[in-house]
Formats: sequence, C-alpha cells, structure tokens
Amino acid sequence: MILDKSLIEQHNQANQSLHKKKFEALSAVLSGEGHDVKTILEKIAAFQIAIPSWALGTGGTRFGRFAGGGEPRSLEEKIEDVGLLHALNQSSNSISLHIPWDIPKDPKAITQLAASFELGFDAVNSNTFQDQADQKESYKFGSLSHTDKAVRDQAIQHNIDVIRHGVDLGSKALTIWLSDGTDFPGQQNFRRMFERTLDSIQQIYAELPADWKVLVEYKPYEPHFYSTVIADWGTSLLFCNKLGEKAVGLVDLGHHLPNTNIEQIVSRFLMEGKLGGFHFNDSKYGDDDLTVGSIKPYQLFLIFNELVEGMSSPEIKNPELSWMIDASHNIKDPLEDLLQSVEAIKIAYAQALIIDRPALEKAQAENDATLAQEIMQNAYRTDVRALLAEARQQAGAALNPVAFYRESKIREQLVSQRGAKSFATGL
Ligand code: LRH
Ligand code: MN
Ligand code: MN
Repeated sequence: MILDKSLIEQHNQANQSLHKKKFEALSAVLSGEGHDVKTILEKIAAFQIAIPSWALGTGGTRFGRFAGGGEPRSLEEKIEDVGLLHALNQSSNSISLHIPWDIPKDPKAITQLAASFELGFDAVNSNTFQDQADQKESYKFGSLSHTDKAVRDQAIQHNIDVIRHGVDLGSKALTIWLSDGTDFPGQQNFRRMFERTLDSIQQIYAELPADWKVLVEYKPYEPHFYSTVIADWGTSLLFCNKLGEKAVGLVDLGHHLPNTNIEQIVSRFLMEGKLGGFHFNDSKYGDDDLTVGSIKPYQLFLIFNELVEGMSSPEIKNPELSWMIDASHNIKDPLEDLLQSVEAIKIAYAQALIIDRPALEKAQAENDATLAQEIMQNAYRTDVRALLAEARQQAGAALNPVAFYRESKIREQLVSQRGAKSFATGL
C-alpha cells in the first residue's frame, strides 16, 4: 500500500502544540548544557537502520508459529512494508535479504521497486543452516566446516551465489552466520573444524568484489548446544584477522551469554578497526528476538557510548558500520515492533551524543567513579524523544509513528489486501 503523505501532515498538525512544548523545553536544557541542538538533530536524521526481510512477518519459536494478519506474501510486498516504515519514520532506507528465503527473481524490477520507496539493499545473508528442497548435500552435520568436501563445496558455492545476487541489487556486504557446531563432547575435533571453516570462508572471501565486506557473525549456541565454530567475538576476530581487510565482525546483541559486557566487546572490535556492524534486538535469557530496548535499554546506551566515543576518536580507524535490526517476535505486529526497535536505537544514539565527554574524560583521569556515573546517567535519564520527533517531522515523517500507524488503521488495510492468515517467509 502507498501511504498518503497528507495524512502524516494532518497527524503532525494535530500533535503540534504538545510536541512544540516538549521540544522547546528539551532544546533549552540541551543548549544550556552546551550542546548544539541543530547538529544533534542532523545526526539523528542521518542515522538509518536497515530492516531484515525476515522480520516483516511474525516470527515463531520451534514450538509454534501464529499467523499474523496481512503479512507480506512476496518479496515485493516486503519491500512495500519497508517503504511504509521508511515513510513513517524516515529512518530505514534499506532492506537486508536472506537467501534463499527471498530470492530476487528479477533484480532490475526489484531494485526499481525499492528505489520507488527510496530504499536500497543492505548486506545479503547466506543460509547454510537449513536444507532446501532442491539441494544435493545435507547440512545436518554442518556446512562450511563439514568433514565432507562435497558439502563444504556446496555451501561455499551458495555463499558465492548470494554475493552475485547482492551485486545485482547494489548490496555491499555478505553476512555469514554459520550455525555449524556440535551437540556432544567428542563429536568433532575443534581445531579441524576451525581449519576447514577458515579454508571455506577464504574461498568465499576471494570472490568478494573490491568494495565489499564480509560480516562474520558469532553466536554462542543454538542450533547446536555443545559447541559452535564461531561462538564468540574472539573467534570472529580471529577469522577476520586471518581473512583480511574486508572481513569484519558482526555483533548481534542477542548472541551473548547472560550479563556479557557487550559494550566492552564493541570497544575491542573498534580498537582493532574490525567492527563491521550490528544486528539489534534484545533478550532476557538466551533469546535473540525481543524488541530492541525492551529489556536492557541502559546496555544499549552504553554500547552507543562506545560507538560515539570510538567513531569520533582520531586514533580509531574503523570502516563504516552496517546497522540492522534482527528481531522477529511471535506476538507483536511486526511493523509496530520494528518502529519501536528503530526508536529505541535512535534514543540510545541521541543519549550517547549528549554525554558531556570532556567532563567524563576528566572524571576518568581523576578516578572519580561517582562523577563518571553522574555524567553518564544525566545523559541516559534525559528524555530525548522530542529530539527524535522533531528530526522526523523535519524529514516529513510522523511525530509519533506507532500512534499514526494505529490511527490510520494500516494493519487493517494490509489484512484486507493480503488476507487474515498470510505467512511471510522466514524462520
Ligand atoms: C541467527 C541469526 C542470524 C540469522 C538470523 C535469521 O540467530 O541472528 O543473523 O541470519 O538470525
Ligand atoms: Mn543475527
Ligand atoms: Mn540470532
């Protein structure tokens, strides 16, 4: 469906007077603290977060999946949904495809359709964690790390095919999430698994176009429950360093054991110039699909503190980052969920931008832990939502995207177009 922009203007008009009061009050506080509100607004507006093609339908768990109404039935409809999100918040100007879940059969038509919504294509994702109906070799016992060369070759070729699809779409990165691992002690030799994987990824790396990156994602467990080849950031970094300049680490927030200090991992990757990007989500236990910022918003802020500090430090030489959401929940409306996730990411970014950095550095130099905490939490406890709303309004988006989505009955319209029980492809 194509959104009538005049409806957004009406919504913004109706909410203008309250927004103005909030924005003016916040601007006064921030200016008083020495911040340049205009520059912050520009940074917030420029920050774009890619949407994964597999998050536009309701996710599921291995115990079941409940159909959402009006889910996109094709890649074209997924692109329309991302276009809708982008029109609502002007913050998601690209889509990330998972192949073969979303194969662009006519890449030219697909890129044109995306461009009509002002969208491009972010990293393309390969999938060697499932068997497809038409494939010869099975990934039951692994793919890039498999003991059998024929299986490895098939998985390597799949990744190369994914790169080719990405080239057709104008993507600039391949994300490899390798699920390979073992379920029982003694099942495999750790070192040989690593070596076979390295050899496989080296062959994929050799096929990367000059201006491409390969993002090496890690995950401690699931689907395998005893060992995973690329289980942690150290292993990801090890692979990246052995592969070369184009290989960078990908931090999926849900891929850490409880209480891991993710912000320190981010700092380490940055320090090495090896941070490639993020898959944003949140988690309480061992899950990786909850709405960003729904469980640990302070952790998200601390991650952005490292990013803002690192990316503005002259000694850090890190390539541009790839920002993406990777969350697909079972009960929420996926579009509302994505709007909330984007908002949470931008809130954390805005809060990190208003940390009094010179004062923090002074407190650190003087070992003043109390003052350092005061400075950090002064930023974190500032309600920056009016800044985000203002940035959206200036970009022609909605002051309150979720409220607008509900007022305009967008889901109801999608249900009437696509049916009450449509299933999007994905996990
Ligand atoms: C694995 C993962 C990886 C996959 C996606 C569907 O848990 O985070 O990024 O590609 O989920
Ligand atoms: Mn992920
Ligand atoms: Mn995941």
